[in-house]
Amino acid sequence: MDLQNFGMTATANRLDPDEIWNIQMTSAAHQEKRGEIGVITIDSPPVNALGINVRRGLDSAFRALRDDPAVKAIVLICAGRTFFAGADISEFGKEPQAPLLGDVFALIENLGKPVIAAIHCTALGGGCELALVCNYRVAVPSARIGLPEVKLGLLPGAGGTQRLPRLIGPELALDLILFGRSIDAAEALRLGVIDKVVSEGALLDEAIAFAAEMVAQGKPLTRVRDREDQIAQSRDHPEIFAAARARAAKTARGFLAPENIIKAVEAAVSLPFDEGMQRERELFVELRDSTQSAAQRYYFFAERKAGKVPGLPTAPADLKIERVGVIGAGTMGGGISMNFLSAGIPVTLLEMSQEALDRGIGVIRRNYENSARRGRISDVEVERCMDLITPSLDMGDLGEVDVVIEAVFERMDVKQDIFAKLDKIAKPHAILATNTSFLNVDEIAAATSRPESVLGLHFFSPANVMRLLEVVRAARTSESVLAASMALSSRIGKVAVVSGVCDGFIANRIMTPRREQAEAVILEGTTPQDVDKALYDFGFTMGPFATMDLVGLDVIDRSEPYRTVKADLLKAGRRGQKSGAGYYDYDESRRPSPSELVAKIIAEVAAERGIVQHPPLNQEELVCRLLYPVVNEGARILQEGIAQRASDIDVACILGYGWPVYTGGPMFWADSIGLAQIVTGLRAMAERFGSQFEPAELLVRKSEAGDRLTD
Ligand code: 3H9
Repeated sequence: MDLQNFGMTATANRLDPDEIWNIQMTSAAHQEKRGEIGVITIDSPPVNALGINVRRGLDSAFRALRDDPAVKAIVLICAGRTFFAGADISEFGKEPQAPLLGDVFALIENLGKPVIAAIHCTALGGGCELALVCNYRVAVPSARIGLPEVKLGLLPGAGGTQRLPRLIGPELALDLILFGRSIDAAEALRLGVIDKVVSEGALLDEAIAFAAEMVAQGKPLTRVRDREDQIAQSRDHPEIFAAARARAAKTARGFLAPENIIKAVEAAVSLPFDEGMQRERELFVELRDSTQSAAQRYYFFAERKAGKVPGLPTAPADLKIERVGVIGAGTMGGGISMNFLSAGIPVTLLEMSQEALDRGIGVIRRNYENSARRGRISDVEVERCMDLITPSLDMGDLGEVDVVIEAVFERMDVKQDIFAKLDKIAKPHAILATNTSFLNVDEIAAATSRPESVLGLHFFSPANVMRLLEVVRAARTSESVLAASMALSSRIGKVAVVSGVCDGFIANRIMTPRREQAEAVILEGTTPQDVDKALYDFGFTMGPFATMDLVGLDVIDRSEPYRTVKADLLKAGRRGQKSGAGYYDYDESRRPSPSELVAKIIAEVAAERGIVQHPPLNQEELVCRLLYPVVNEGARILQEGIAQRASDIDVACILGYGWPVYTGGPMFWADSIGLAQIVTGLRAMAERFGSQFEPAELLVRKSEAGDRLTD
């Protein structure tokens, strides 16, 4: 039990052993008496989730202390890194086991003795709801409290939607629950969510003192469920809920949970407590049993699994990373540098000319200053980050760094030249990384005498914002270099996905068929706007044509041996939004509208290439045509061993391409609709359009066996 954090060990050492009365020890709950105050400590690593063991522990500990007449009040505290992180997410979808959370909460709320929740680190989801059934809450300044269930496609289903509005009013409660926003102890105190902020490192002692004070003052047993003041003021104010719906429609398009959350909070305002709880339960169960929530829960674990490489040793000490070198101060190199600067890691930034260097550093400074203007960081932090940059025009300076990341333009000869030079300059144990998005990392490594030190670190643009990092393990990359790179990626807050070497690695490779099919169907008679709408309705932020217009047609470096719509658009000066026209026409506010000229170009290209015209495809047909080949490519990536697991592919697509998380990513989505349907669809396309649609062997095998791609 790690109790040091909140001063338990020291206090326990001062106690007379007779005073510490262990009524019972379960695997998760420990209880003792400190004079008149009972203390229940839950210790269930890693995050004290409210799984069956914890529920049993709580149930028996509370019953025992309730029945002990010498105990006048009870402090509930957690050992380890955090207060309860919520219900055990892995239990959803399984047969529920008694005691249920609701039973335990009812026991605590009706105990007849004051119960004080003592919060450190985070009280999230069911953990926050448990704190709300206690009579009082105290927390250390660093604690955070929130109801993030919406991120799992759920709503707080253990009274959170009924009790939080009673404490802080429905408007604020909606703000927290709809967006899964957590608040710190100071804000929680100001809003009335907690009763006292106690000293860091002395949580237990001060919680016990608080409990003793409540007993001494003979305070009545207040229960959040009995509070009426906050919700009474909000009755007959339907505009609160209309505003929440409008906000949710804008920020959470396609997600089911927000509407159920709003309905549950409406119930808190309009119904008596017990009926509100009943309504919350119905709305919770509806979400819990939805495919969306199953997908989002799957994604929660997928993201955490991605960083794990079975059998990989921990990073060795001689690969300690204290300084990073970045070659290239362009958009990519600058964004990459910011990740390290923000994490407090010094960066040597190398360019070929003073002008390029100054420009790159200027952009980094502007980005930080913009963040400061928006209140995300302080002016002091801006300067702290900027002070960590060492600008350089001399490659020899990279001899001082522990990792070099090359971010120059995509040409094999240029990259090989750089790596050959690095080989001579870099420290013996330095990691040599390339940010290439499609070149062969083995060939780059071959330019050095130490291919074991070389790997790909593929950042996504904007590199300081996008959370995905593909860690490309080349044929000879050593395990220790891979381990150190994975550790580094979590230090800078990235979600690392390991990829083998192939054209486009995981994310770009798997999404290529979507673009190819989009380009194909517009030549067969479906409009770009229909394609974009189908994918927008599926849940992508933008369709492929709107995306190309945003990125700029001229920066998409691809030439084909035949006449293409894109090449014709470029010839006509239509480079995308920045030139006022691309696949769409744009007005001054960059609002798109369909273009007659584009329709004419498409018709000409189709005629010249002899492409047969068909009636426009509908939404469902477009989803099959554009996304089944993506699933197929994912299956190939998996069968070739490029990805470690199907869920890594989903993480790469969700974080790298904005694939809607509520479908779980292409692999989980394929499992949800059934692999047999995907295989049938692909075979039909193969018959019509050619063998590139033939289903991958893995897909056929899993489909025939009735298996899934994901675990
Ligand atoms: C809920 O409460 C529903 C109720 O309203 C109603 C019920 C009727 N369950 O994130 P980390 C695992 S829904 C099971 O890497 P950190 C996690 O998978 C819940 N497992 O640590 C990982 O396992 P592994 C609402 C969980 O320090 C390990 O713990 N609550 C849970 O970066 C460490 O996790 C939430 O949504 C869980 N609830 O962050 C909060 N939570 O080691 C979810 C974590 O095998 N949790 N694990 O990879 C979090 O946001 C973060 O874990 C937390 C710690 C901030 C707590």
